[in-house]
Amino acid sequence: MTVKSLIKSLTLPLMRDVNGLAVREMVVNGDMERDSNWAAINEYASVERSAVQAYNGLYSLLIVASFWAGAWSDLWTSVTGKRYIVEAWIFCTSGTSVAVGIRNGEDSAFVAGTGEFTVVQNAWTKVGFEFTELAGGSEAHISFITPIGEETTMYVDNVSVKEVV
Ligand SMILES: [Ca+2]
Repeated sequence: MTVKSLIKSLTLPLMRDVNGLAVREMVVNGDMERDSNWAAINEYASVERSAVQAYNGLYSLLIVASFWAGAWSDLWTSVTGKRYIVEAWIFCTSGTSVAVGIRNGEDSAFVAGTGEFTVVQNAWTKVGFEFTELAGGSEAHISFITPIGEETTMYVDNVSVKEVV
């Protein structure tokens, strides 16, 4: 575990979700209101904070990608055996499908539930799934990727991965 990820995991606030579960948010700047914490996966994607669309607040993350590319979050530290609840909102102006992927903490595999989600064009679509971490570690992250062969322009907002504590 790096010092940065250790500090981050110690300072993430505890909260209660709508069902009264005690949870800890793992994604930093998931509401995209700050111009930080998200990066392009490779040269086939451009990623920037945008005020053109916002599910909440003033900004979302604009991802333009053409070949199995997209954006990924900062890393967080996951714990083997813990349950995680994933939610995000996506607004596609081109493309109709987005792969939402979470790498396990060892960065050795995608977690169960990772996959392609069909989205409605020009409207906010909620995507989400839950998983149990099988290989905890400090390399966990979420990514939003365009499927191979489809050029996609998407806005992403309110990205959340809650650890049930
Ligand atoms: Ca926002």
